[in-house]
Amino acid sequence: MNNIGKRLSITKHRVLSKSQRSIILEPPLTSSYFVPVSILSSIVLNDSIEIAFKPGKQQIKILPRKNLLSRSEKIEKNIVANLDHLFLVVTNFPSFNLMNSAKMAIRARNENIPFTIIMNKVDHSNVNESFKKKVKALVPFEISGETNDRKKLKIIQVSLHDDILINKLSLKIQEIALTSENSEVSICFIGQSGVGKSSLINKLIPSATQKTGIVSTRHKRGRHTTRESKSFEYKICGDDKKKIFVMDTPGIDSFGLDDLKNGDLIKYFSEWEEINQRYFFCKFKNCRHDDEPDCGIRRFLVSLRKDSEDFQHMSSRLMLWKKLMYAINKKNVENNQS
Ligand SMILES: Nc1nc2c(ncn2[C@@H]2O[C@H](COP(=O)(O)OP(=O)(O)O)[C@@H](O)[C@H]2O)c(=O)[nH]1
Ligand SMILES: [Mg+2]
Ligand SMILES: [Zn+2]
Repeated sequence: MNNIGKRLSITKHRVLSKSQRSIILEPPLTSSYFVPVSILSSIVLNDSIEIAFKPGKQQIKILPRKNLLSRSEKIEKNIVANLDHLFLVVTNFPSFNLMNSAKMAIRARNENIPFTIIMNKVDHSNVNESFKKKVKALVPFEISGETNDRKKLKIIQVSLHDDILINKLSLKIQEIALTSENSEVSICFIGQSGVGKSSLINKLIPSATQKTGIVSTRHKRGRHTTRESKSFEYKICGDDKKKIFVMDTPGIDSFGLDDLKNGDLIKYFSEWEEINQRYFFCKFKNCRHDDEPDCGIRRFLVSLRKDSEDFQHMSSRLMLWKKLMYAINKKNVENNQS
């Protein structure tokens, strides 16, 4: 080693696990290193960090993040950073919460994280057609260009007890990895507790041995068994050059978006703009597509065949949009009053 090497060494690591008190890094540190509490609290799962060892002094730095998924309820809580893809896991046991799931999807959209809905527990009797229709509202309406098959791929039906479906999930992960430009690909599972995130990860990566919980029938909620966020390497790609990291997170029962704004909604409901451009204009510039006269979105809706899947999908998107708008406006009124 030359003189410079002796004086200063810089190593780069990925954060594989993060709890309140500690982090696990990859590659692991060769010497013991104490992360100052002030920095530890700002580190997020899957962060890239750089540690500089200088004689008598060590410095740790969080490298710029390409995206950051967080929830905001009174205070902002960061969940995970630098994602290439997000799996939003939903099921109807515990019961499905459309608003909460939509908030996760909005956050992902706003951070430019592509997401896929993983509909888990399709073996369960609660997972019926009416639930499946509701879930579809999470996926933006594709005006054209995409075939039906592609559209369906944005929702993947899975069951822990069905190897064929598990294999489909595994193929989806491979597809994400192989189509990514990056040599290291990060995929995170999020969703309320009890939907089966940890079980799915254990199934895909048996060495993960994440604790799983029982969903209590009374509350139809999972017990919080996964307290820390963790990342596991998924070795499936024949292509050795690709490294896949799959992440488990604690259940998020209330995603809360205290800072949700109209602008966030507009990005998530990008199909409105497309419909306006291609088919029908709304008379008013800031149309809420609610009860205004000459609304292009409502005209597009009535132009669809009432018994078609497109009509059903568009209606459920419009309904979700209105609910979210209502929630934002209600919050604004409350804020103005206080
Ligand atoms: N019937 C059924 N149960 C499942 C499935 N996946 C997970 N579970 C059960 O759901 C419960 C909660 O799973 P867990 O992985 O802890 O959920 P998490 O909180 O999202 O990590 C466990 O009892 C699992 O056995 C599935 O596909 N079908
Ligand atoms: Mg779990
Ligand atoms: Zn309109």
